[in-house]
Order: sequence, then structure tokens, then C-alpha cells
Amino acid sequence: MRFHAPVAIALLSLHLATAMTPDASAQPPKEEFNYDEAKVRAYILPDLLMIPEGGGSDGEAVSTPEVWRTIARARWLGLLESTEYGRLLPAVPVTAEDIERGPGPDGSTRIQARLRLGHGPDAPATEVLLYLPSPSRGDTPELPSPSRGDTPERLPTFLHLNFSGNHAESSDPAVRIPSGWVPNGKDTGVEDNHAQASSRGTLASRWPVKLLHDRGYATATAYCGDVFPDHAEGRKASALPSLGFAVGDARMVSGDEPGAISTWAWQLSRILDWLVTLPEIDPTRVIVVGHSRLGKTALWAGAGDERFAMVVSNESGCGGAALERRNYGETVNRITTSFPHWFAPTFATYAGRETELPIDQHVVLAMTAPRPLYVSSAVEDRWADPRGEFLAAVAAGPVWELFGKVGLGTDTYPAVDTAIGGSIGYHVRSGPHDITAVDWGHFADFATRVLPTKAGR
Ligand code: GTR
Repeated sequence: MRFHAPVAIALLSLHLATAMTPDASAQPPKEEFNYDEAKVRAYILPDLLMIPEGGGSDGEAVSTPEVWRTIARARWLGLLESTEYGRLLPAVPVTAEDIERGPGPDGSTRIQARLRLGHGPDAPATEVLLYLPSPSRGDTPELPSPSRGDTPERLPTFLHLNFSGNHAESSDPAVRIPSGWVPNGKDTGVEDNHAQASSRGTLASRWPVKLLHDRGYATATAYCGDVFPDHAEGRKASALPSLGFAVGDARMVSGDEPGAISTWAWQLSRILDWLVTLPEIDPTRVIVVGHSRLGKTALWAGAGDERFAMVVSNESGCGGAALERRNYGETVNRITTSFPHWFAPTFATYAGRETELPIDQHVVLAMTAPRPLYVSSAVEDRWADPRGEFLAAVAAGPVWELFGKVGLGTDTYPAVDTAIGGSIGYHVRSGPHDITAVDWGHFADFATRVLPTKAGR
């Protein structure tokens, strides 16, 4: 290996420094991650039913849904913005360009549209892929009835962002391929951060379109990297500059500066702006779903945009559904070091002092109330702390109860692969970190139980 001169000098000085200073080679101690329930420290969560004042839940009690809606919810949302996710981003005009409509798999209809998010041809854009079920699908009585004549039945719809491009989640050869940065991955075969046709359908197991169609749901997806490429430098190519946020100069960045999660949540809301204009889609029954980092995003999107009728967090873990005060699996220190671009800068300052956070993750779950919420975990996904996700859902319950609803309805951890709940649903799937047809089946069962069966407009 050949070194350029400055590198060689740097290495030489490092060598000398090491030789001269006794502990110069000492590394910061490696962080250890706890997976032992017996070592989980006791903690007290902020009380959701106390109006937060200043930095904590030390104000007056929330006694009515009205007080929650008009005062407490906004205060908690403000704390989530300032300490964790950064500010929610403003709406912009959304223009659909290059709309394509054609036959999709299994008798479905495919609609693709490039949504221009903001003013002018240089505004950021995202490609949406929407499949509508075949009008003759299924005949189960509880399903929304199929289209009749030229007044299509308005359909409940699942919307989720994907990690690697729409084409990776569908084998349909007509699906458009992103032109920007995509992550490298063994599954997709991408090695140079460029999307390629050979990735088509490589992640299709994460999006069982036919299963959702058979249950009477339309389903839509878009690639998160369209508005914020998922890497530490992604901010530069993100939608944030188009919204007036500075990039490149750390001194210009405030503690509550939005990161990737806020930008992806904004993308979901802008897609919703377009979905609700389509005659086939029921604007009152759009469900936002997300897996892992995009599960954190789904929660934040549902918190910021109450038009989402239901929110689903799949294995969102740290910074998602899992309690931060529970020292189990991923930590604030680890997540903000590995993924500094996801959160507001302030979140990193809580590394190692999670107990001082004025919020915990039950707060972001409670932002969905009184709308239905579904939280799912996987047994082998200990990094995401399945029990911590369940306990956050338990702790969020009182807000649903305030509205006369049942939250999870239990604080007993359920058996594996058994869905439970009232207006909050939960299951822990057997197997590893992933989103599978089993998970989606539970989401559809829950949605069919909790959402109205008829379009509401
Ligand atoms: C992990 C990260 C998790 C989770 C996951 C994912 O590396 O530590 O918080 O979000 O990525 O998004 O797949």
C-alpha cells in the first residue's frame, strides 16, 4: 500500500505520540449493550396525563379529552420536536407529474406518479407507486365492497416508505427505478449506491400486495431516499435546503433542527396530500406503516399529521416504540453516533442520561390517540427491545382511556405470534428483525376491526 505524504506524516506523528504517551493508545471504553432483564434499571416515566410545563410533566392534570387535544398534546409534541426528532416541516404545494396507469400483478391497477414537492421544476420530487386491488377481488362480507359501475368504492389504503427503491419491493417490470443514491445491500445486490434493474423484487417479501388487496386495501409506497438519502451526508441532497434549512455549516444548525426522520415524515404527509385527491382512495382511511427506522418515521408522521387514520410501527425500537429509559438493546448514545442524521442534534445530548429526557417513547405513541395504533415486535430482534416496545404501548394507554377507549387492554406480555389489544394492537412475531406477510396480515386484521368499513366522505 502506498501512502500520500500528508497521510504518512500523520501516521508518523501518531506513532511518535503513541510511543511518548503511556495511555495514548487507550480507546474510549466500548459501549456494552444490555440484554438481561435482571439488569434493567428501575425507571419512572413522565406522566402523560400531566400537562408538561417547562421541561417535564409537572403541570396540571389532564382531565378531559378537550384538555388533551387543546393543551397537553401540543406541549408533548413540542417536546418531541425540541428534544428528539426536530421540528415538523411545513406543507408545500404538491404537483403530480408523469402519471402512469397500467395493469399491475394479479388483476390490480398500478398508478405511478412523480410528486413535485414545492414550487418550480427544481423542487424535490418523490416517485409514488400505488396498487389498487382488482374490482372483482375477494368476496368476504366484512370487506369493503368492490367497485360498482363508474363510482369506485373509496378504498382504505396502506402507505409505507421503503429503504431501497420502489422496484426492490415489487417484481412488476414497469416499476420505475430511482436515479439518486440508494444503499448498498446484499439483498438488492447494489454495490455502488446506484439502483439497478436486477434488484427488482428482491425485497418483495416486505410488501405482500396481493394479501392486502385480498383484504380490500389499496397499498402505496415510495423510496425514503427521494427526500433524504440515508447517510450522514444525506442532508445536502435532501429536501431540507428547498425548505429553507441550511446545510453544511454546523453553526447554522439549531438543537431542534429536523433530520432525516422529520424529512421522511414530511414526505409521507405530502404523499397523503396527493392520495386524498384520488377518487379511488378514501381520505379518511389512509394508514401509515413503517419498519425499523421507517417505523420511527411512521410514528412521527402520524404524530405530526392527524389525517393518518391509523399508525403502524413495526420493530421501530430505539427512537421509535421502545422506551429509552429501559437500558436494553440499542441506546441513545449508539443510535445518535451511528445515525447522526436521523434526529435533532439535541437528542444526542441525552446519551447516557435518558432518565433526564422530558419525554419517553410512550409520548410519541400517545400522539396517535385516539386513532388506532399498532405496534409490532419480533422475538429475535432484541436490539429493538420488544418488551420495551410493549411497555411503551402499555404506558401510552391512559390517553386512549381518557377518550373512553381501551388501549392495549392488558399489561401482560402476550404469547408469541398472538395479536392482542383494543385501540392499540400489539404482536411479537417469531423470527428476526424484518417486516413480513405475517406482520402485514396482523395489520390488516387490526385495521379491518378498528376502522369504519365504509368510506367516510
Ligand atoms: C439499525 C438501527 C435501528 C433500526 C435499524 C433499521 O441499525 O440501529 O435503530 O432502525 O437499523 O432501520 O433497520
